[in-house]
Amino acid sequence: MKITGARVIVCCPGRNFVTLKIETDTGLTGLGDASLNGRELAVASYLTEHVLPLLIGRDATRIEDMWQYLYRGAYWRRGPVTMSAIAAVDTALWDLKAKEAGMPLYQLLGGASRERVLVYAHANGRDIAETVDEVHRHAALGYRAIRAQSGVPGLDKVYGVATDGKPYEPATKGLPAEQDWDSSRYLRHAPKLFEAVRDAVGPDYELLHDVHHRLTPIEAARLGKDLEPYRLFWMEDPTPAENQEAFRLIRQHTTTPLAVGEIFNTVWDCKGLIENQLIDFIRTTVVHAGGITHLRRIADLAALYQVRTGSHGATDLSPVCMGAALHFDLWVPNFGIQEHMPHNEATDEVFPHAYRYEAGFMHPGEAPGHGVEIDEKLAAKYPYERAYLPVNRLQRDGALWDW
Ligand code: CS2
Ligand code: MG
Repeated sequence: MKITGARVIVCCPGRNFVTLKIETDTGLTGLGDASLNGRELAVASYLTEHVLPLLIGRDATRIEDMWQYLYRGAYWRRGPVTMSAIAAVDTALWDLKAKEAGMPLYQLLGGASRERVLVYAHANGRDIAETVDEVHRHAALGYRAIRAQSGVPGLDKVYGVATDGKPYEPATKGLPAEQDWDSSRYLRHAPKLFEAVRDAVGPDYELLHDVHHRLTPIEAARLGKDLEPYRLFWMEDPTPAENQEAFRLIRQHTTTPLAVGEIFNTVWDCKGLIENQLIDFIRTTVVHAGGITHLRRIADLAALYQVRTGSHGATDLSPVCMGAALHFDLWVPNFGIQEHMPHNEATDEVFPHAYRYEAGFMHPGEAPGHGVEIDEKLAAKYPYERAYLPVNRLQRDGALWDW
């Protein structure tokens, strides 16, 4: 199966997505997600200017050789832009290989290790009461695992909380929004949130929380201890993870399970965290960690240390990524949980897909490949609109902080 054509499709059905479409001499096409929130055109350009010319005429069935060629052949390794571009090619080639074999991608990976994929929903509110209502609403939708995020008294806008009644979408058009932050206010508030949520839903629901990189290690240790009575499924991104060793301090003080990795792009970002069992879940994704090929390597290393997968699945990862992720999740033996933020209607129309949600679980479907397509005519109706993720500044002195 020879690659005869490849093109990048950028569209914005409510938010920006970058999709790679690869055509072959068999008539089969494959899709890969290359969306990188706030830096979409960097990946589109990396693909269009530096990768696509290399693909034409190559054998689409040689997935591993292509991965090695794009990773080692670039000389400049790693990083979110490079690895999202490689991921898009890799995902499209896996899609093609499964379509050529006439089977759903999970079968090609080794078959199903489970009947369905446990997912978690996002419940957020401006205050504790609103957040508890949202938790109840998502429980009524059938979710068994729910992430809770709320506004913090004294802070204007906080990560994870939707504004003006729309579904939560962190990227905003125009220049980056500036949000304010105060860790002391947050550390006093978060345990109260989970006391109320756990009291409201009882012991049978898995509760999750995303700290979103904002605490120092000792502050994260404090929060982990304070949340222990509420038995969280995980506390995510407790502190910036460039220094993997920082997690040892958190680990020494708390049994609250730790999850990290949505912004990691290769196994090297998490090797120390996994080998030293400093985390419980690895959040790496198909789109940002080099595709199916590399994500399997990360999951296999994690399995040696009883670390489970918990792939990121926010709305800024396209349905192509969600489809591929669900095939991966159905196969991967050390599966933990999959994030599920439903896309808006326009996005679902641009990206018809076989995956489905039912009573707290998802399934990728039985369509050949990853089961996601793109309606290019409809995509063209939603041109790219530059948008940025917010930045954070400390409320007390205006210093730039982690968002
Ligand atoms: C968050 C994301 O879903 C999550 O766990 O960390 O909402 C994240 O803020 C966005 O994906 C960034 O683009
Ligand atoms: Mg997160």
